Amino acid sequence: MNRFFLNVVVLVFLSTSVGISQVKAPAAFGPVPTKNQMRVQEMESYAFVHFSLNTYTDQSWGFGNEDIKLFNPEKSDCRQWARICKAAGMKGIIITAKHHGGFCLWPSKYTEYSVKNAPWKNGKGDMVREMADACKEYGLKFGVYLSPWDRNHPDYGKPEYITYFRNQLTELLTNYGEVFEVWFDGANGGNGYYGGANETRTIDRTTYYDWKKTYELIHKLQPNCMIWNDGGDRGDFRWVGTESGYVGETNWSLLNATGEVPWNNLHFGVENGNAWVPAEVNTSIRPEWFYHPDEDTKVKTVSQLMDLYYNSIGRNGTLLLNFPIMPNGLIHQNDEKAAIEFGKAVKEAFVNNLALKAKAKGTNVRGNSEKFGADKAIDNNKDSYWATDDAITAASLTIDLGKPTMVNRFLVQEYIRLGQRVKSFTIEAFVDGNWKEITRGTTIGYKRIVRFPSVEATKVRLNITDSKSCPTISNIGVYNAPVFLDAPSITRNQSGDIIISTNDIGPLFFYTLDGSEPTSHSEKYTGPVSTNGKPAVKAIAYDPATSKSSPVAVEQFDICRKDWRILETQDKNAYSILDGNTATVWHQGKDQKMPVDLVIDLGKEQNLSGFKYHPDQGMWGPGIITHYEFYVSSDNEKWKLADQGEFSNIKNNPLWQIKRISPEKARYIRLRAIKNTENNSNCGYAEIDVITE
Ligand code: FUL
Repeated sequence: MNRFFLNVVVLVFLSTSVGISQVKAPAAFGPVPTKNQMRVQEMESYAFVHFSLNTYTDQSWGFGNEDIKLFNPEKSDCRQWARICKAAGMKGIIITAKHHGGFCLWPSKYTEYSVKNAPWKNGKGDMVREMADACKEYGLKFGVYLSPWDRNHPDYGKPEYITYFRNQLTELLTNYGEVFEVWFDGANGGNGYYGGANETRTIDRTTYYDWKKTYELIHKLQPNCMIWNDGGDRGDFRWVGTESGYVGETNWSLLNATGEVPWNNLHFGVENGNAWVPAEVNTSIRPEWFYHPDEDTKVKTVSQLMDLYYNSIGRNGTLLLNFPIMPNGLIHQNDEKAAIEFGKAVKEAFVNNLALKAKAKGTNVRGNSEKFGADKAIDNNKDSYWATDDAITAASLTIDLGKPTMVNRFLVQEYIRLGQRVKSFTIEAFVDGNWKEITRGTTIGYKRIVRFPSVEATKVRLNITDSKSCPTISNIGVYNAPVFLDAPSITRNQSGDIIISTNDIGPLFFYTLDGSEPTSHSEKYTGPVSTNGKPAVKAIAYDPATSKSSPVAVEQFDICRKDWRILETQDKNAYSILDGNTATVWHQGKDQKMPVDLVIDLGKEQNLSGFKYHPDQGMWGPGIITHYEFYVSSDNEKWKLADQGEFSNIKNNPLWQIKRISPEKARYIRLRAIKNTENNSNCGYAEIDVITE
């Protein structure tokens, strides 16, 4: 090489590398996560275990006077808990060291109400220690739940209790190794045993605990520990306003540092909040937190758990999933099975990121620099990211898959170390030579996963349509996740529209209305199907990627409820008992005495031969009717008793109750509640229907 040429090469090389280094990274925009918040966000999912004396009394909350002698989990094995949580993909476990009842799972120096006085291991046991050791063995982080409310302690409500509380916290944060999260529940004050006082004690949750000092203590003892607190001062993560397992689709990891936090802000975050407080979605693998034998059949299915995954981790939250421990000290086999299948399903869904083999192109690249190129979103490196020039707040990134490829999931992550920015986006697929919008969303944050029905695309495009500042995207994943082919649920709303759905989004649905067997050549479901009369609907879920179908779901509907009117109430919410959705409920009767009547005008005379009642399946005060009378009338004046009796076993099995009557012509029906499961007059209804000739 001659000298001149060499100089040119050196010059070009120098100027390019200077060019790269000269393009500055975007400045942080708004609040950003701390190192601790970042670490826990990246853990994504971790577990709770709920275990205490109320495990033995079948309660949700202990009163504080439960007998210590009950605590004897003869098979207890924290290693079993750790093994199951690990298989479920959890990265840590938070144990209820002390729940509201005040019983301590470790031999605290400061109270007699602990394992040290229990028959378990002759008072020599320490469940917190065993949990910490098992976590270590299984490579899991270890955390503690310490209830601020203590219904056993005589001093609860007085300043002395705060010293007791901090002493206990000190024990837990000093003697058990590293603690990744400490969890302070918001339930505070109320009635309790309180050392025998048996009274109600109220506290001012904004001042009583003096959280500031407690936080200082935590930071001193465990500088890497995250604080969760929904009872007082802002913690490092926030509650999402529900224990049902989902956070808002719009989810800003921001709140305001001071002031009350209304429900909306818990659920959706605050777009322009001045503090970084991300969402932690806490829910249980069963309806309740503690073990209750009658919930053995109510463990979430794997498709429900996957739905939970998409509604928490897939919406910029972490997932805190609870496992109740049985009186013998183990996790029930049904929960174990579901948890292990869940772990496998998550792995299978995200094992093959099709974007890693694709080419990425952005409509704008910051300073045209390679350092911020679109390929940085698909380089499997969470520290690099695609960024645009500062002035850009809308931009697109195209993933070229090279050939028609089945896809049904799109995963995207912002480089949140520089703040959460994206306000809205759409996803498009290039199908048969045309761009087609397949879904849209709002915030992204640490991670957003969108699901859509399987589509065969050669390219997929992320369009950021609005952003607070230039977008920074650190990772994109495109997947063709196995879809769950559960038999779909078929419901019909009051207008007569048929709605077909499953827990998953990905399968297509095909249906018939004439009783014939549905196949992938039957009518394709594209949205609610308007019907009248008494249709027999059959439907399948179908996965075009594998050509597999679900079992056939069958639903025979009776007359359309379009013209029905609920009488004797002005409450518009009452119509949720006719909307076909058993998750929406209506209650009445709380302020009166039994009997409580539900009166419905069917719009015109019908040939009745029965009725159906679906109770509220909720956990708290569902007001399930157990004994009833059923009346019919043609004029809403003269009523005839058509049936009476009980809904047997309805408490343990709160499903559709179907009652036949001798045929009656009538326009009005009256369901009279005589008794409920709570021995009060609260009557809850999820759905009401009739059977006609
Ligand atoms: C709730 C508590 O009252 C429950 O018992 C449970 O511990 C749950 C995680 O938090 O609010």
